Amino acid sequence: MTARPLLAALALAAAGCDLGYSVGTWPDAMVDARAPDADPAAPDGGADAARPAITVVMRNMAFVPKSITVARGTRVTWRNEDTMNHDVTQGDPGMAQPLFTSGNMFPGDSWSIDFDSAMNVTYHCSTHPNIMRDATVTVMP
Ligand SMILES: [Cu+2]
Repeated sequence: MTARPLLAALALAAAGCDLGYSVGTWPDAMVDARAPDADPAAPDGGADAARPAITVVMRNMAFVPKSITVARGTRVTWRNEDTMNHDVTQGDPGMAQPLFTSGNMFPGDSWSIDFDSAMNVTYHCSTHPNIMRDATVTVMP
């Protein structure tokens, strides 16, 4: 799977909070969302019955649904059901240092983030930035 190197990158990002760019107003607890999964052995989320969960699929060059609103603590899983590779990358296309990125997701791959803090997140696919962009996750307070 592609998520393992990313976990290390996220840990580094979380250790140094000044990422040197502006993404608008982020809640103080954004750092919580940088850990995509508590269990690195299960980058696709694994089983966690206690956690609410929702899946966004990548299909026909689109995130479906494009915008979701979830309760705090929700595990959001992206699953690539398309015939080509995609990724899940925070922010607007071209951002130098996104807070998170799934890395390349092949057809059939899944990748998850546990959203434990209230926030608004915009994300896109860095491979298809002109088509798959402006998707959002809103985590309710
Ligand atoms: Cu894509």
